[in-house]
Amino acid sequence: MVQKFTFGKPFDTEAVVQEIKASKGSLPFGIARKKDGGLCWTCPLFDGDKIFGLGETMRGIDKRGYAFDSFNTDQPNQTETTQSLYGSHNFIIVFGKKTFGLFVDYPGRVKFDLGFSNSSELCVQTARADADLYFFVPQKKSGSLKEIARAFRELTGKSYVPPKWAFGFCQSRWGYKSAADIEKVWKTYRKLGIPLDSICMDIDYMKDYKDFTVDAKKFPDFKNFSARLKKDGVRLVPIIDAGVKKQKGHKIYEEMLAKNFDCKNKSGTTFEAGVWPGDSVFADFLNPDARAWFGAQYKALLDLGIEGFWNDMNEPALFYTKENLKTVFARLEKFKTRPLDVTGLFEFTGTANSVLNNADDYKRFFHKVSAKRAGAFAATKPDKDKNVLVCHKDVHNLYGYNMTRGAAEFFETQEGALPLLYSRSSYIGAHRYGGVWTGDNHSYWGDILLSLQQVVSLNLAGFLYTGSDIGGFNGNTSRDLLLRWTAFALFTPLFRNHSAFGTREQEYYQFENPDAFKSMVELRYALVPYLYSEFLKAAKGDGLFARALAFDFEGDERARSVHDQMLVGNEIMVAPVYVQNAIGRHVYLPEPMTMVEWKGGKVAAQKKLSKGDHFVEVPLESVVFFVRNKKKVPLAAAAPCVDKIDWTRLSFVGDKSAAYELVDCE
Ligand code: MIG
Repeated sequence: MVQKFTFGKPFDTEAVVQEIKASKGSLPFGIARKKDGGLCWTCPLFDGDKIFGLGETMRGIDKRGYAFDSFNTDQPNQTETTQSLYGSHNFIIVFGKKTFGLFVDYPGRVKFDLGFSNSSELCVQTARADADLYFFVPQKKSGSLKEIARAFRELTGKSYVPPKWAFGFCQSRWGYKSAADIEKVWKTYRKLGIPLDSICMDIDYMKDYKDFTVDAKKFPDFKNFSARLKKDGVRLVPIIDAGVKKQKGHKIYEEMLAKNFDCKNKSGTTFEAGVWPGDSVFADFLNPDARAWFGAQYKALLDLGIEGFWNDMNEPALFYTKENLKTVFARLEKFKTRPLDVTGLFEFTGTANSVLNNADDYKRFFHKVSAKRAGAFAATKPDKDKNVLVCHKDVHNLYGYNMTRGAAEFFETQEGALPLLYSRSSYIGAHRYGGVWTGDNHSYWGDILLSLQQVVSLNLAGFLYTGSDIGGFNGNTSRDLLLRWTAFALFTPLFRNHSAFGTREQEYYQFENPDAFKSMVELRYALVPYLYSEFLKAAKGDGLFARALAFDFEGDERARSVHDQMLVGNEIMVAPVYVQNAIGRHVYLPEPMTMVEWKGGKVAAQKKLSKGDHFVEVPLESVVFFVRNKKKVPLAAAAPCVDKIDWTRLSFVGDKSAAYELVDCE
């Protein structure tokens, strides 16, 4: 099924867990040659071919026709033409005349031209000519999509499983500044009876944005505070940023430098860049000792009762480097004497903007790895311990992955349940250590659809624990948008309402008739046994929790091209409304299904619908979902938090005569 081909001397990304001997001879699909200093693999595309995959990228479920650039990027403007986001997941499935999967295991920039330059050609280009290509050749005539997806996971390892409470609702916002702010969120949710399991703490909880610190002025007696919340079933989930503040006396800053665990400039001095804490330094997560050391720092927060974390800014985002600032200031200087005509004006603003997340800054720093691992990427001769430096730019996409891995590997050494962990940046392999959220989206109607498309593509890349910022991160949300978004997101494992500093407050209680939101969150809690059970089945069996209809209805031409519906576990299909003021939507049913309407906190209607096309009305305060043919879905009674859900008293929707296998961890 899997064939590996090695070109040059690749860097060992540690994405793969299965030892496979490299094949010699010709590739099963397409041809590879050297081009522009890198490897260029091309293959013909035929009419009707589809391309699934690429994990966290923009655009549809079928990605054919556009071009993407795998290069992890802090991207606050996600638009349809955006080619790079926070993660790089270089796995695609070409489905059609010839069906196969391809994983391009390469740690730096990879360009995917999926019929963009030439509609009948697929082209993948790596920055350097050292890469491993894995081809997945299905053995069966039907079910090839699922077969390839499973083989990919067998190659890259089991998906992360979060604690059960992480299937509850999380309220978040960049802007909660103190214990009082958080207490208000907690108390208001409880007062209104809207279920809640966690509250995220964004960067403001830290003392001067210093990782693993809690500002004692804003959070006096934090340990007691977190214990009080937990007693009521609410966990606090702090953010951890990649950049560590440069400050004398800041323990982890000093320790990092003393142990030589910092990323270095070529000359061997410490690499510095500006992020939230101001001048900052960056741990060399590619060095296993540095990674383990950083992971061990999470203990400071575990000791305060924390059981969940989100890793941010780990592409890594760099707001500025002093070196680049110098260049930019010098360039700006000449504008002082130059008339700012239209061209000049835009050059001027463009130059100023090039301070932020400038990709050239990634050329400035280095990681220390074993010469063996580095392959052709070594930028120096081996030292006495057989280590070499590699330039960050060449291995850029592995940084966030290894930050998260460091934490996860540390958690495994600790007693008790594994904490919740998800990350903004990732690469294939990171799915073994944590989940991901899809970053800084907008309060756009189209971002509900984007979220669905990202979730199914991320599942294919192994990331089962995913979700988007409900209501939208950037921009001001509206009540109707938030309702529609929630009605979809309650089916995604990570169920979190999050928004940016300065935007309209979007906790559910900020809007008229919070009961409408309450009803939806209650449905989520009713579904937790089902969602968790289906999640476990997918994680343990290397399957897909959320997926496009094509994966279960490969032979159905209509189903194959549905881009705005998804299957959730083995029993449910969802079809969200993502258009403003729509009274419902067209839904394609690839088989007869039971339509379930949830309203006012209970099942309001169930109706059998035939296979085919339907216009389904979906009132704004209702959730409509579909139970598949000859299947049923368990619903629990509403509970304020996941720990209080009674898994033994379940009712069912769908075909009551069907069987349902409920799976629980241990
Ligand atoms: O530069 O911590 O994606 O969720 O609220 C912005 C502040 C940094 C980006 C994250 C977002 C978070 C925000 N962070």
